[in-house]
Amino acid sequence: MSTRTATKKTAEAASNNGGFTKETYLRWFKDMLLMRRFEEKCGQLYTMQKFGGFCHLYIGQEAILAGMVTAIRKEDRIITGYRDHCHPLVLGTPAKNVMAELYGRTTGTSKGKGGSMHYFDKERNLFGGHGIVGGQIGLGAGIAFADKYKGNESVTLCMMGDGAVRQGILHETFNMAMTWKLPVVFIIENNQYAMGTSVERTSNVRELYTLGESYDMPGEAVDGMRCEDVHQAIAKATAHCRTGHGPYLLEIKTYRYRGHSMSDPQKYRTKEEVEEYKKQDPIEGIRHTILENKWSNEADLEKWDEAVKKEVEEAVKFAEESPLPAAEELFNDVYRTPDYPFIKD
Ligand SMILES: Cc1ncc(C[n+]2csc(CCOP(=O)(O)OP(=O)(O)O)c2C)c(N)n1
Ligand SMILES: [Mg+2]
Repeated sequence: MSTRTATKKTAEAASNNGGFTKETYLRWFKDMLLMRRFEEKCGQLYTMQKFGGFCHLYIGQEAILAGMVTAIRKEDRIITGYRDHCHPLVLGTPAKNVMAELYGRTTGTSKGKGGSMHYFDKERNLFGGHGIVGGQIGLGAGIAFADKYKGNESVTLCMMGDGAVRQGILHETFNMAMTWKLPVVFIIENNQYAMGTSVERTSNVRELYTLGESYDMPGEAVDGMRCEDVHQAIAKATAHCRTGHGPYLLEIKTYRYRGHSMSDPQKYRTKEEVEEYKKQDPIEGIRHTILENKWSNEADLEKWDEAVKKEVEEAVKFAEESPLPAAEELFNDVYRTPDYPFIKD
């Protein structure tokens, strides 16, 4: 039997904020502000041709990561696609090293060899940053398999876009992950578009959380503009995995304010549609709750904003002053075994 359930905002959650503390709200606010300001700066720098390659911004989707990190444990693992600048930030990787990676500098998180689409941070259990749409789905299940095999208590959060779910690997992975009851939460960040293609144009199945039903995988839809809802859904899904019940599927409904990447004329949607979503902005929502409960005041929140902007400016300075890698660095850290594939036995 499938345990499909739809998203519900309970009356209780609406009336008392779901029992979340002042500290949690302030953390959500700070985390989202850092993501937003960091990426606004990325957009400017990219336009100024300060760094090259691709650049996919997460602006509008921040409540997903903010709500997720307050619900998971340090030992849990995260893997995602190429819209990945904010994942290291919210996991605590210093902004200066995240920025240096964009600039391709030695002080970047992957010594400048990963760039915008390939953020990794081993210490913080971030397993990328993957440019192949859907490539991370099988890898995420593989990480969860390793944890189950070793008897670890970690859960893998395997994040993907609404476009990625149309890749065949999703179905093979769902089947195996359910058969082996792997501790993995599959998270679809449904921002409604895959480049310029809307969910409606790619399938009759528009409620993406129902895609797990053929495999008896429990799933639900979540309001991705609300940190509270994301936190609660992730807490429930990870608890399900950690107690040996196997995978869980979350479709988190969200929206990206910017284009798919920096070179997107956005002919597939109207300005009015974007403006409508901005009215639900998660940062504004959390700011409102903080002020309403008198947990802080306008002046202090403004000071935080200034401090975050300063942190981002310092990150840019650090990146620009950091050296580019030497040519000899090119083949280092490519394979686990340094001389692969030239191993002699
Ligand atoms: C296998 C593969 N096919 C096509 C592409 C080109 N491509 C890059 S992003 C993208 C859209 C993916 O959209 P979605 O999964 O919804 O993620 P979003 O960009 O919305 O976060 C496509 C088709 C690719 N990178 N990899
Ligand atoms: Mg998408």
